[in-house]
Order: sequence, then C-alpha cells, then structure tokens
Amino acid sequence: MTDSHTAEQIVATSFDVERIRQDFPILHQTTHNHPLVYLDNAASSQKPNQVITAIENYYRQYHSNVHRGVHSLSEKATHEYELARKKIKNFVNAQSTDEIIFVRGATEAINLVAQSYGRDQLQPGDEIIISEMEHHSNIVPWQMLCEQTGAILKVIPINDAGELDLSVYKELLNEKTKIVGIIHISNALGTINPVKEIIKLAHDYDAIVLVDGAQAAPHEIIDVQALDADFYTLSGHKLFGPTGIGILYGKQQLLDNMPPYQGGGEMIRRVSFTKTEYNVLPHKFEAGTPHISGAIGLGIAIDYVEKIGMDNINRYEHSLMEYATKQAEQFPDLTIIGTAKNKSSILSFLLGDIHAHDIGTILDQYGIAVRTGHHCAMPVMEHFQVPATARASFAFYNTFDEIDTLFAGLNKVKEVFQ
Ligand code: 7TS
Repeated sequence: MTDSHTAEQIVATSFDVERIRQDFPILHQTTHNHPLVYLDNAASSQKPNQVITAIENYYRQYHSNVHRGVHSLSEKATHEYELARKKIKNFVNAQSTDEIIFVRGATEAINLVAQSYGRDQLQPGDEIIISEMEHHSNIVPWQMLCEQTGAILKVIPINDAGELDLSVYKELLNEKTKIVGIIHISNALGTINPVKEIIKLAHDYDAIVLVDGAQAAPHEIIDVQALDADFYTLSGHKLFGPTGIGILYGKQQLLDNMPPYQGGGEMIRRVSFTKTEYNVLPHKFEAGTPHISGAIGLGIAIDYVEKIGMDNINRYEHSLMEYATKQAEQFPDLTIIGTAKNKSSILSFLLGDIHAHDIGTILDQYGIAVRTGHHCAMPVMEHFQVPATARASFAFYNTFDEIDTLFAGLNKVKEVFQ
C-alpha cells in the first residue's frame, strides 16, 4: 500500500484481507506475467478453499442421490443438502425452510415466478412494473409472460445518476398492477435501490414484489422479512459458492398456492394416470435430481461469509469503493457511469473515446480482469447512449493495492491510444 491509502486504511485495519486472500487459491497466480487482479466479481466471484473442499468431500465421501435412499450415503447427502437449506433460510432471514427453493440461479428463479405465479394469476390488461436498470433476466421473463397472458409491461425510468425515479413509480402503480420486479443492486451501475419502500408502495395496491438480489447478496445483509419481499432471488456463484445453484425465496402462502414449474421425480407425492398429487414445499418446485454438491457448497460459502461477518464485509468494501471512486474522479478523461448516492461495489466507466473492449483487453495484458460490454443491461446502455462500459467490481478479498494497479493499468491504456 502507498501512503495515500491512510484514510481508508483506518476502516480496513480490523479487516485482515491478506489472511482472507490465503483462502482463495485462484487469486495467487499470474496472468501475462503479472499478478492476477480479479475485479470481475459482479459477473462471478471466486471460491474459498472451504467451498472447494466441501464439494470435493461430497464427491469423494458421500455422493448419493437425496430424498430417495434408506442407505447411509443417501441419508448423509440428504442431511447435508437440507442443512444447506437451513443455512440459507437463516442467511436471508426467511420464516421457514419451506420458503427456500433451490434453483440454477437468479435467472431460473425469476422464470419460475413468471411462469408459475404469473401465468396462473395474470389476466389480459394486468400490469407488471420493472425498471430501466434491470438485468435482462428481470426483463425478458416478464416480456414472455406478457406475450402469454396479455399483461402489459411498465418501466420505472432512471435519472442520469442511475437512480430510480420513484415519483414515476408512484404514478405507474394502480389497481391493475399485479407484479413489481426490481433489482436490489444494479450490476451495471452499482445503485442500491430503496427496495423496502418500493415493496411497501406496491403492497398498498396488493401487487406482489420480486426482488432480484443477485448483486446484493454478496455485499449486504439480506432480511426478507424486514423487507416484506414476496420473492427474493440470488445466485450462488456470485456469493462465493458454486455455479449452477441459486435460491428462490418466496412467502410460504404464495408458494403453496402456486402450480409447479416443472414436472418430474421428487416434486410429486403420488402419480397415477388418473390423478397426480404434488409434493409439499419446497420439493414441489424441485423436480428431478438437484444440484446436490452445489447446494452443499453454497451452504459452506454462507458459513464462510458469516464467519467474516456481512457487516465487516460491507464496511470494508465501502472503503474500497470510496477509494476507487476518488481515484476515478481524478483520472483524466474518465467518466463514471452510475453516480447514485447509495452505491455498492461496482465502478462502471468510460475512458475518453476508447472502446470498452479495448480497455478490457489491454488491462488483461497487465493481469487485471474487468468486464466490458453491456453487462446484460442494454436499456441502461441506451439510457447513457453508450454501446458498452468497462466495469470493475469488488469483493472483500480485493485490496487497495489492486485498485492502484487498476488505475496504473488505465494509464497504460491511455498511453497505447495517445
Ligand atoms: N440479476 C442480476 C442483477 C445480475 O447481475 C445477474 C448476473 C443476474 C441476475 C443473472 O444471474 P445468473 O446467475 O442467473 O446468471 N450478472 C452478471 C454480470 O453483471 N456480469 O455477468 C453476469
């Protein structure tokens, strides 16, 4: 670290980032002969040894199918799988494990709600409200639902800081509003949305709210009861767990009344050709053999972040973000895209008229991994009238030194184009 870090370091002193980094084997490698600086955490975060070992132990020691066998391996696998569900229930503060459905990720969770709840409940002319800053996974499933049901999609606009215009939201809400789908933290802008207020306003019209928490769960304390969220989704791979596993939280009463999303084994209680009875929650929504190792790995990832403490993580990341933002503001020709007052660990930016892909390619030559492109949020790019941005996104294992390296890299990018 250089001397210039001192203010932020005060916050960071209680946070032993070097000790934490020891848990992440992937971070200790070079790319193009430079130490890897991994700043693409919003796309997917890295995995601690604890998660990798838990997955390995499952396959080496007790792999078996769940909820099926009476034999010891199956009982052990079932126990660990259901234990993971309990950990997730506590992590998001759900009332019951019946409200925690294992899915592939945030994308599948949103499709599940659209196709099961939405198709069952919506009539032609009903309205769904989303926002201009949604990830495509919280846009396209609702567009598909509108095509299927004749419902109408309405959009809350954003301002040039990348914040929602809540006055328009209040005007959009009416008796026809049935579903509000809202991103908790924007992956393209970093904006933290006032989801509690958004939910309260929707409930005044008896609309249900799905919160896309894919970017919030790795950074914030999630409390679905305090939010009064009807549905909340997250992706395991962004939360230091495996790919292919995620969570749909839903209020029990809603899930109980929803038809199954997929049919098959495990989601039934009894099958005959005259009448099939569906299983109870949460199994009604988990057709087929689930991603057992993924669920177990996600449970261990949650143990890991909880041991560090989400409040400690949040505080440290906030200081990283402040440090990066200060440097970005002073960097010649750099424009930050997304300057909301309430922001999380995402720095989206433009550098003069250099194309974002060129920025990303040159940074990679110096070992720095950032994402470039539209970040699956094309309407956000359209709002700012840019084809793409470069995006550095931070996790609790990133350091102040790495932020210095990023800006040194950006100096190199500028040199190439001068
Ligand atoms: N919602 C948000 C807010 C996201 O950021 C993403 C992925 C998803 C949903 C989809 O998650 P999945 O796990 O189902 O794929 N966002 C990104 C990103 O920003 N860069 O790569 C993927």
